[in-house]
Amino acid sequence: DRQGGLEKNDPHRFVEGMSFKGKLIGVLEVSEARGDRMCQEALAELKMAVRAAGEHKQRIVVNVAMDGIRLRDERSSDCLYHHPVHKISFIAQDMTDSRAFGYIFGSPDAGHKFFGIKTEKAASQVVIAMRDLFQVVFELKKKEIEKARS
Ligand code: I3P
Repeated sequence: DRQGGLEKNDPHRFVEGMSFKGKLIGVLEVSEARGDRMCQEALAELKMAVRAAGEHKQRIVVNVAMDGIRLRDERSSDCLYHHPVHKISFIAQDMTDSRAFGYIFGSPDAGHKFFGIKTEKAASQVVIAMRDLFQVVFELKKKEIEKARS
């Protein structure tokens, strides 16, 4: 499983990061850090709000990199949100829509927010990239701890 000649768990893959086109469905406060059902409900609620408002969703680029997830406005490239990896607690793919997913960002103190995203291509591509990134960050942390111990 190689991407751009790099092994999937090679940290270099995430130094510059990977970018995916999409649209921001919306942001919703949620009560828990984790939970697939809660995420499915949040996605449905956000999609309903978009429909009710009758407005176009904002076009964004999702950048998946070592220092976190950045959501940028597609046109201006302005960073709308920057979410460091260690504060992302859950990712869910939309069970009813192969082009949508969302994730939960936050902390017990600040609370948790769900970010719903519609992707240009299959949402699984972004979800897999994020899972790979989390694995890479986890492995690096583990190595740091082992190094500190020895
Ligand atoms: C559009 C259609 C697109 C959708 C777009 C809608 O409605 O549902 O699939 O883009 O959302 O406006 P219509 O067929 O009536 O033109 P996504 O699939 O990317 O959500 P948008 O207006 O929020 O971009």
